[in-house]
Amino acid sequence: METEQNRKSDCAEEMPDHVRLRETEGYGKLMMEYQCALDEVQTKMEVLNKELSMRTNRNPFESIKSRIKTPESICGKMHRKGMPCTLESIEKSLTDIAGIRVICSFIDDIYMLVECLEKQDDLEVVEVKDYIQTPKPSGYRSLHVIVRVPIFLSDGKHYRIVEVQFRTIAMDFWASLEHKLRYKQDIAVEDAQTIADDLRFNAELINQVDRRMQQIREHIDSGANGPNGQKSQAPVKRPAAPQGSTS
Ligand code: 0O2
Repeated sequence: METEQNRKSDCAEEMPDHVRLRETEGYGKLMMEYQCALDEVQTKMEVLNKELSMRTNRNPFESIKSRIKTPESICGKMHRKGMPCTLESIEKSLTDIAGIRVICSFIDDIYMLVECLEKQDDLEVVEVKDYIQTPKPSGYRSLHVIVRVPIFLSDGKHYRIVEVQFRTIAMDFWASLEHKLRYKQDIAVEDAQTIADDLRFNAELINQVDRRMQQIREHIDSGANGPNGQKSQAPVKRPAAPQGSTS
């Protein structure tokens, strides 16, 4: 005879992982702690933006977005890694449950901001993944900084990990479109390689545009800051166009 106990355990087995995770005791508190850590880092970035924009007369970043990863996305990633979707396991193996995306105009602003973040003694930079110097095979470029942040709760100090992704507007444009295209289900296998090659090619084009925009800005800055205010006559160096592009 079916007992209440059996019915409950059958239901738990049928429950998708992300629903089970959301209902796990302690999940809400853990996410609240990640949210607090996220708020701490976002405030730090906004303070830096205010101060540096006064000093340099331009905003080091254009926009900032933050999010807590959804249970669906957490479990999807855990499955891809071949790990169980439990509270202990996600806490140990995911560094991007709390994520911030900082969109800058220029590549050198990214490195300047990371340097400022590294100097802050109330957080610890655990890892820097520089996918600008070494792009992913897909062509993806960004700089990821994993930080460990203290948060002060009624029961004491806790530490949580936050991932800060820094990209230029151009890198963000590429990553957003590539992300959308990657999740299209109906791409024929024979087209997949051509599409991947095309995306990588366009990532390189975008990188050249980023570097060129930076040179133009440096040219303008050197003119504005030249001795007695006179404009520099140095020409902007044109980078070589990637193979297959028209110049
Ligand atoms: P979502 O939906 O954006 O959150 P690893 O060190 O490999 O174990 P992880 O977390 O995979 O750990 O590290 P990685 O590669 O430094 O960062 C992964 C995140 O970077 C992704 O998160 C994406 O946000 C972004 N990313 C990485 N590669 C690509 C890419 O080729 N294209 C795009 N568009 N984004 C990329 P999620 O959780 O995979 O996805």
